Amino acid sequence: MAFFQDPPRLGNQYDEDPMLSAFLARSFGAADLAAIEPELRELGALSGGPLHRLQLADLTNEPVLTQWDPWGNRIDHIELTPLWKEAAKLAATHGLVAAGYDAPLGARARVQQFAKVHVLNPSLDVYSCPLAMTDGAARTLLDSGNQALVERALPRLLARDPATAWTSGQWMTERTGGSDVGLSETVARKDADGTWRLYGTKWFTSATTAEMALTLGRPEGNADGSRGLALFYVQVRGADGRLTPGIAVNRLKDKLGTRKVPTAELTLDGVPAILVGADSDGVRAITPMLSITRTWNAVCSVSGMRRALALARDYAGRRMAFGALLRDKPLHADTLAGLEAEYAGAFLLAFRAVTVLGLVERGNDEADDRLLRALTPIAKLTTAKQAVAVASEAIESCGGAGYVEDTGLPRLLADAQVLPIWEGTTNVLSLDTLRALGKGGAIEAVVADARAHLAQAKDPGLAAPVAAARDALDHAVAWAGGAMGSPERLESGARRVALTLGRSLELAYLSAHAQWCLEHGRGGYAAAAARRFAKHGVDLVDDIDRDDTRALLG
Ligand code: MFK
Repeated sequence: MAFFQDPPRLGNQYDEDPMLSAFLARSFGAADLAAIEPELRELGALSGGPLHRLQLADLTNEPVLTQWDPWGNRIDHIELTPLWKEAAKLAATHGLVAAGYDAPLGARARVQQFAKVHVLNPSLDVYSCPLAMTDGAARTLLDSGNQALVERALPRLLARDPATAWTSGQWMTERTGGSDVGLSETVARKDADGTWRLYGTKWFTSATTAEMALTLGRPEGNADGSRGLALFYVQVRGADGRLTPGIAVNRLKDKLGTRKVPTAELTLDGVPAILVGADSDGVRAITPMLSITRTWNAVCSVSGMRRALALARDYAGRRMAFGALLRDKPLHADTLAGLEAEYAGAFLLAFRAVTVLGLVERGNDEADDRLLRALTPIAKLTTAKQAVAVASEAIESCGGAGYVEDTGLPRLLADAQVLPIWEGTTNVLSLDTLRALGKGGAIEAVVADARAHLAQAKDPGLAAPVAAARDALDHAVAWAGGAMGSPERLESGARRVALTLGRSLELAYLSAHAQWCLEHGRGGYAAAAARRFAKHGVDLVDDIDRDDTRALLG
């Protein structure tokens, strides 16, 4: 009988995750975990079952833009995929945004919210994109103090009823680029009646089906650069779902991945807009949005890694080669174990950022503020790079099947590749990390957090990872301090410093978590991950000869 390979399958994505339940038990305690666990288990079954099957069945379907109706009216209708329509309902009813703002769990509301996101996200075809921006818009409006806009939008952004829930866009990127936002060309003009109107082109507006958006425009007469921009609220759609006049969808982007996300180019031609706060300093005003979406990015990076590993591990238990299952082959097992260690470290960095976000939102501890300001870019940039590396190895571990589109496996890599790009590239975020560390007390807050975690890891089996994390952290801090007087040296080494901080923090959090797991009967997975992670290289800081850089670039 001819041979047919069994495809990889998924079980309950909550129960099968080797990190999540132990982390939640540590964060919440047994009683509170028991209260939130049934919903996570329900989401885990959905994520590994019907949603994943729908994802595979709907692999080639993509959003479609129809610009004109049969009678010549401009409609710019975007038809979403069936899974995206289902995702919108699930996101609202399970409060994937709203749960972060729930009062009863206090600062831990963010942990519960992102635990749900972590379990469900890999089966939502990147519906995390509009959710991240919706969460960011809610935070930005709350921080702005604009009560009228808070009352208008917050009940919708945090709605648990799909019939009333809104999502929000974040329109920052123009043809001038997505990094140096201060170059934006959109002009804001005020009518005689005081209504602001926006004129310009938005070059990369993800999830264009949102009901509202936060965007930047330059009030006429304002200075060039980011200080001259102002933050505006745009009502993108009316109650009938139609686009507000003054917005035209020029086309959808043809992207490497995130193909279900209807990312568009827009022309704004006099669309009405509401000033959120001051008529300048818009980049500063939108930074709460950046911080929240970067946190989502970190969590979605680790949830993507989990999905890639779940499929690769299952496949290794079904695929025979050279007389044995792949999982019983020493080299294959060694490769997958290395990926698990990277996942474990990344998970704890992302969820440390989530935990501190919750503390900062509910409390007023200045040390937490400073820690969060540095932790957010570090977590985003470090986990995004790991997500791409893990996705690449995971599809390679499935051999040729991993490269064939209709297995669904290549999508893991194509969708991961956006994570180091959007919401700030690795280099932009490395510079942001340096900026954050340059503010008084931030370096001390990061070092104190790492040391406090390392001090918990007392088991002799954790001595090597503890030493590796401590040495790498000390080296990064000393190098950055020594390079302060030389802007070119500091900037050229910024990525190595930021990634070293990210990897040191991952190992510090992993060592502390491993100790807790050993003491609470949670097995040796985390301790093994810490030991293995330490061997992958933590300290990337080095002085690269800048003459070599010039010679290499000609
Ligand atoms: C799964 C997740 C899915 C997420 C989906 C979202 C899809 C959306 C797609 C996109 O929109 S992608 C485009 C995203 N673009 C970016 O993320 C922007 C990347 N560029 C940067 O982050 C630059 O660093 C930045 C634009 C902020 C630099 O601009 P400037 O004009 O040089 O800003 P400057 O002067 O450094 O900072 C202005 C103010 O903001 C300063 O405050 P002060 O006025 O009080 O001094 C800064 O301290 C503050 N600031 C800047 N970055 C900050 C910040 N504050 C807090 N956090 C930050 N990260």
